[in-house]
Amino acid sequence: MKDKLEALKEEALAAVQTASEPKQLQDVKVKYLGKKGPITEVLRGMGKLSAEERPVIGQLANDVREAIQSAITEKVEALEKKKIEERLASEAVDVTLPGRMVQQGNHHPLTAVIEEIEDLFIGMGFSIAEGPEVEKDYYNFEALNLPKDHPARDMQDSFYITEDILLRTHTSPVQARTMEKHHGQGPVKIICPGKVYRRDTDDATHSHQFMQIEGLYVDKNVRLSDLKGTLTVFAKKMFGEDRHIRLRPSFFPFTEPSVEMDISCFRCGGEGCSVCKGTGWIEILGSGMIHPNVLRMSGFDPEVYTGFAFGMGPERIAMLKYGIDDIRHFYTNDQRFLEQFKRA
Ligand code: 2U9
Repeated sequence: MKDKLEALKEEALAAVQTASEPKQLQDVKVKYLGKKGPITEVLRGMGKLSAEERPVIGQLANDVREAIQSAITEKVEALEKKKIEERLASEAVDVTLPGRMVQQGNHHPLTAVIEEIEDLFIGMGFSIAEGPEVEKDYYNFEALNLPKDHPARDMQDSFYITEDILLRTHTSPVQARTMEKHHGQGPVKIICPGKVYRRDTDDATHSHQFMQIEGLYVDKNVRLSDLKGTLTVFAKKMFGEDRHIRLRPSFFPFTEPSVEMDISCFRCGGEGCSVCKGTGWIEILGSGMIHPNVLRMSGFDPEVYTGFAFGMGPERIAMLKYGIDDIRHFYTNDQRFLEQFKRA
């Protein structure tokens, strides 16, 4: 009996040794320590033993059972530890690997120029006004002194949606709407940045969709000298303190008188170069005193109120400022172009 128990112990411990899965250990446990296992059988047959043999064999059987049980427990723990170690090794992060560069975005050059212009005018007391890009013919043309058969409508070939609705050709309708909301009470001092649309064939200097910034100041006693002072500050802040400006007579249906503003060339200082095409001057915007008809249509009494207005193309300003030769660069989003305008 003793030998049998010793042999069972050796056999069970060998099975525990060779087990490589928890399931195999469970099988060993059932086989040797289970209710129908050989050790239980020995314990059950104890009654047949002599009084001297019984405690000895009983003790031995318990010792064998405990030895097998603790070998199983130890092996389960060892297998679990091994499994964790293997997982840690396979999932290890190599902290010495070089990192991946994160692509950093930046402002689009046109956005940067628009924000710079906005900040300049905000600094002079203007607020920003916005309005719809899909506009009524009335606000886009009629309220701006461009009646239905006016020839100047041809200058702004338009995308019509219906007979009365179109994609705005300038941001002037925002100004007409804002003035209307003031019910004839000044002051109104706003700039209107936004997208505009014209039926144009795209080339280096034309785009069917582009940006505009227009501005307007309506109050009692607003004069051409206020326009000149305001736009001189703008030109100097935008293109350098030593810039001179000159106003040339022009025509716009919504302003009277109308003027175009040139700045002295920021490249050659007025001597004449390729930027100013040898003239020493660069045209940057159009402006004028708001036409009495326009004031009247937007609810202001032209006998009491006067105002100046101006309009500029930020693409043109950005092209001049950064030496960009093609307006299409702003809209084709070539990474090589955009990356040149990273802010410090
Ligand atoms: C109202 C009254 C007057 C806005 C003006 C211009 C002159 C002008 C062009 C410059 C280049 C547009 O970007 S561009 O194509 N604009 O020359 N715009 S005065 O005058 C207004 C606007 C609204 C109610």
